[in-house]
Amino acid sequence: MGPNQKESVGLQPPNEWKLEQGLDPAQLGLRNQSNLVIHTESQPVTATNSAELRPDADDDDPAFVVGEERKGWKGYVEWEEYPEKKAKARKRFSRHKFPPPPEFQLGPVPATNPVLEGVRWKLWHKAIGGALSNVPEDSWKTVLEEKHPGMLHLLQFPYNGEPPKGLLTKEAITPNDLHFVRNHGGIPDIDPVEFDLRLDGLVNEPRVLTLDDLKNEALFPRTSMLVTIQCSGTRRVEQIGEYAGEGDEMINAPWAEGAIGTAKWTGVSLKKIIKYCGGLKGDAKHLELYGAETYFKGGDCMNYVVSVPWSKVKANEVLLAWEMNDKPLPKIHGFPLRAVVMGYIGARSVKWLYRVKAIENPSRAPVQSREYLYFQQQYGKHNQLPTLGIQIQEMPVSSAIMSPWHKEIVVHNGHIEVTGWAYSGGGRWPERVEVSSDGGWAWYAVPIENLSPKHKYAWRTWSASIPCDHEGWTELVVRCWDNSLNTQPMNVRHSWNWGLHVTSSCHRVKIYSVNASRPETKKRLEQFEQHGENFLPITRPTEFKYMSAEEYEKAWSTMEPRDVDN
Ligand SMILES: Nc1nc2c(c(=O)[nH]1)N[C@H]1C(S)=C(S)[C@@H](COP(=O)(O)O)O[C@H]1N2
Ligand SMILES: [Mo]
Repeated sequence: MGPNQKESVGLQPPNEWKLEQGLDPAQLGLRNQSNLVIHTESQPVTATNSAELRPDADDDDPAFVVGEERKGWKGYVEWEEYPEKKAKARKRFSRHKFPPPPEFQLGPVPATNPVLEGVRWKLWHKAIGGALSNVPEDSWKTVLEEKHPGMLHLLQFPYNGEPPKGLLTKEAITPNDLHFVRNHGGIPDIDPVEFDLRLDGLVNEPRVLTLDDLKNEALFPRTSMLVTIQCSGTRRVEQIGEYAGEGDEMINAPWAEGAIGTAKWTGVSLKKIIKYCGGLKGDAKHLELYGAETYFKGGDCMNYVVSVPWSKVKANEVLLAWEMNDKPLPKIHGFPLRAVVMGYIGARSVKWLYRVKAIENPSRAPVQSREYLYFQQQYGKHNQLPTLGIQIQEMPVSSAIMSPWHKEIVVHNGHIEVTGWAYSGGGRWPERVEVSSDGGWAWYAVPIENLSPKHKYAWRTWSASIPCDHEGWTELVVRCWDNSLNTQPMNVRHSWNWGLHVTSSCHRVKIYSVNASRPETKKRLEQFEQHGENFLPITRPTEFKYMSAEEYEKAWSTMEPRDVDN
């Protein structure tokens, strides 16, 4: 027995059996079998919506006011150019004590919309103040203006939202107001006339280009491309359900299958712009992309910065876009200019892009170097070093079922109508989609004519009618084969990883099948109607008897007897 383990004796407290059985998801006991002292008494947590000033806080510089960097660039504060400003902001931040993050991985996910509010993120903005004070409110206004009223708001601020299942794959090209949104901070509001893009670092001729320059077809050929953007958090909720995760980074949103969307993006290939800058200098191999909003990590303020390799840019797979589905980019999707990095994790498709810097190595900025990492399981939550994770870039092949829904009771005529999406990253595309109605033993191909058209960088939506001769619980499973014949791991555990990224396993939807093409089942369903009884819940016995005593006797009179004499 470890030093601080108590043996429980005597009467059981009323709810202890739930802990014994592991049925209380939000409470976990600790059994310490090491020789180390491990404290488990949680800090008294007052659920507050405000930040307190630390009693021992250092004096702040009251003259330090965070202003906007440029006229017409509302919500843009430059951090990367000013280390002293970062240091001052860090000090101001450290004066406050913020409430703890909400627990939604072990505890129930709130049945509200917005699901999570983002109290801490709001308070962080308020604590720094100045130009950041109203960013949470302004951003939410933009959400309400630009997004579909049916959106599931997983996190109010920074805004993270996905469309409902019924609308996600209704069209193969996602309408702008239904395209998922993943933000790390507020939504800048940039006047396109005041906007410019700076190109510097290891380019031969650093330049500043206005939107008019970028749109000038005499300088740059214009390109349109159908591209799917997928967040590596897509379907994370399945990994949470299996085993809660996380490491260095608190996960922001319990994404379902909707953190993916497809649009026709119009702009110019970044390769052409780099050429216009006289190409790269000798050692440059990566391009750092800067987004204008403020991002907080570990008490520091920064801009959203990631990088893409030059090889990717050289292949014309990085577009700088100002149009989404033939309309100006919505503010929430990066107006006036964003990167669209084809076949990569969504995190590289930087919105509110204002600077491209050529550098030698992948960016050291935290979003590139410390987040979106794929850890091996032996590195636990408490020893994950950022250098031990694989930086996620190309997305693997994946797919999802949009209907039926998990745990639905499906009454059908021997075939179940199933819809969904399939996608593969890295310039690969879905060649075949297969659905199983028996947990993954027999697979039925989705007829090719039921898949949306093939594109190199886009998903395919699909629908199929899948045979199912089964009564009761079964699992619908989907898998995709891409053009390289890659396919998906069978179970979510096989793709489980600490950061809960890239849930690429076969999507499994547990359903209760009621096969009305079977005469007995059909008769029973009709009896529910005749007796005016509800079919649900299925766990309840019916009020009516399936068989009377007379019917029972009559049946036996014609049946083989149960036993034999010799
Ligand atoms: N500037 C900036 N760009 C960003 C992000 C961000 O928070 N800030 N989020 C990234 C992530 S993680 C994803 S998945 C995509 C989502 O793009 P969307 O919101 O247009 O769907 O944007 C990427 N670009
Ligand atoms: Mo993402």
